[in-house]
Amino acid sequence: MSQKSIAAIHDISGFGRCSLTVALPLLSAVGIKTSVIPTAVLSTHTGGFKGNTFHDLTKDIEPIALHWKNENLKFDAVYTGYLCSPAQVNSALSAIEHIKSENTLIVVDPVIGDNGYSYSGFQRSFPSYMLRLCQKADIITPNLTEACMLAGAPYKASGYDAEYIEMILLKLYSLTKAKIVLTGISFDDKKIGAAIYEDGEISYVFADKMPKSYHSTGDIFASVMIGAILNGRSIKASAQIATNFTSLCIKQTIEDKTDARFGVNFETQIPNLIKYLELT
Ligand code: PXL
Repeated sequence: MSQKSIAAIHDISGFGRCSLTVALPLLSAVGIKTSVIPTAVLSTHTGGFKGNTFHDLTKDIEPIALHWKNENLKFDAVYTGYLCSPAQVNSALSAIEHIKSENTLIVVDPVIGDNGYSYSGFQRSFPSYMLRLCQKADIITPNLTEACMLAGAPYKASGYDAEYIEMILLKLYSLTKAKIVLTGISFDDKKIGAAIYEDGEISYVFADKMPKSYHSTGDIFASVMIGAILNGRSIKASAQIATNFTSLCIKQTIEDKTDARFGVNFETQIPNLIKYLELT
């Protein structure tokens, strides 16, 4: 199997383990040649630190993609994550058009919010722009908050059942026609995982639920899931690996007792990821 390549379109948050500082090491660790289009440079992510710097690179997104197109560079997948404005979503849409070829897998992690709220800085209309990007995707990886915002469905923090999850999956599928990996789904206090909608079928994957939640676990989940897909696993098998790995990283972080804003300790768990993917 020839080495797979991916173009990752995300910001660089200098401190806080999210977006490119998570995607790059995880994808590299599982053997994927990873190229990046940085969308912005921030001192930290926007989840809990005060007064972060923000250098907007919106104007660079399309020219980078055009340069790659002119160089005839090819990618097996394009993976978009946090985009900070409608203009960035539009630039990401153009970039995808420039760099995709016939078999390029488009994966969109529609980063908008968590726990029922938007991340700071997003306007109310932002989900409608993100929906347009999801409509270009083969696979989308929203959490429940994002899925509800995209589908215009009521958000339930807990106490929901499979019928509620399936209603959201069907709504979102009817709007996007994408395969959906809906993250952070939990029907009890022991297990947490993802609901998958693929080819008209719904299935679930779960791992141990940890008593604390941390910033940016969605970036870890999506990066690992794509890494597994590009290593030849099915979407469901990849979602299972991503769920197990994310749970393991959270467990380690709880043991480490670090500040929740600092993200999770995924670095020391990379050997386990390599074992999950049988890459040793
Ligand atoms: O983890 C998603 C993410 C990525 N990048 C930035 C963020 C967030 C979530 O808050 O603020 C800058």
